[in-house]
Amino acid sequence: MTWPGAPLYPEQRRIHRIHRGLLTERQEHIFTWVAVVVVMLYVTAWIAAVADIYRIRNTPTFIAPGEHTEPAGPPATPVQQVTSMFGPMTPAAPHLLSDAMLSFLHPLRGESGDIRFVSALPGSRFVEAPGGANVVIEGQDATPFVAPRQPGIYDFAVQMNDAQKPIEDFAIITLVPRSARRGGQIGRYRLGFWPFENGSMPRTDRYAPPRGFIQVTPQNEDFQVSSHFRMQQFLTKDQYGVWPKYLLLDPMLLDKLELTIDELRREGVRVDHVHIMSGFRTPTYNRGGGNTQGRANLSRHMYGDASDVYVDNNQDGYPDDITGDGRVTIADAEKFARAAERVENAHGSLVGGIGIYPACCGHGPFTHVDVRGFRARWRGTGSG
Ligand SMILES: [Ca+2]
Ligand SMILES: [Ca+2]
Repeated sequence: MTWPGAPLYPEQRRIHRIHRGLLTERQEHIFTWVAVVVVMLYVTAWIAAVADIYRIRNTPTFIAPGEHTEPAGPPATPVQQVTSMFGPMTPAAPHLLSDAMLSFLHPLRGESGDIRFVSALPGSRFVEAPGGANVVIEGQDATPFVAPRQPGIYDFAVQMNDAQKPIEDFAIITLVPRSARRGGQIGRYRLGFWPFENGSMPRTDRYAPPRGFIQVTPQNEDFQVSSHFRMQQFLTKDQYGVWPKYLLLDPMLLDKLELTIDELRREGVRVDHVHIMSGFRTPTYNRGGGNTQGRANLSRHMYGDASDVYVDNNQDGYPDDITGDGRVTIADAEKFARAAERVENAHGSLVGGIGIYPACCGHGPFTHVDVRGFRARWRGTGSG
């Protein structure tokens, strides 16, 4: 807006009026009213902008993949143990962190949105966070997203400026470094040795020896690692009386399994529970006696990114009929494999192995699923 002959700012105008006499009284009145109107318009626009910001902040603008239509998973049981809990007694933060401000955490929940942990070595960073953001674990100093020193499973809150928000259904797991292993064991738990530990080069870094392990105790073994799976399901099936146990579990495997469950449900298959016949296998177990069919020297089971699975809603330890023909046959394993295939087609980062196994040797038909980083398909005959 221009005002011929009249400077824009009242301070300058007064000087002009008094000392130079450029304005008549009438011009001054008009100028004053115009100034009042301009100021009122400015204030109104400013209030509207502030209201807009609050409205946007209170609108959930980010919906993690899979969170919108997915039926809720089984409720967490009271036995789920984590080191610290932010309960309803946590004092209200002076300001709220919006979902959008916490979006840097969303990739950690995977393509499915169902992953509930991230793991890291003690004192190492587990996510790239915006500047000024810190992680707060009860009883510890705030850190720039660094895993606590002691191995364990930790609930946490995110702190930004003077605002703080507890993160629900998601934990940091501090690993036990591989260097804690002595003679192939940590404590009394036997692990053995991984291929390429002698320094030779693996074909891809997914075959590099593990950097650390999740420590599993009777208190934390039921920790919900994703919407449909608990930590203990993936343990090597040996050394039942030895605690703590040690585990490798790749969140990408969980992501692929959760998305496969979504696929089956989309087809109308009821999936309440998926049985993990075999998840992580220590090198010692993988090499071990008995039936070693399918236990390749470079089995992905040793890396915590492979699983032999079937739908087992009635949890009787035997596969359910998911094809609806009233029988449990290899067709049920094939149906699971086709769902996993569609997941790979839609999510290239989760590419890996899909194997189909018939009933044999005291077990029912099952499907092997892994995320080895390249495509592999096979039909097995043995124990996977
Ligand atoms: Ca069953
Ligand atoms: Ca069937």
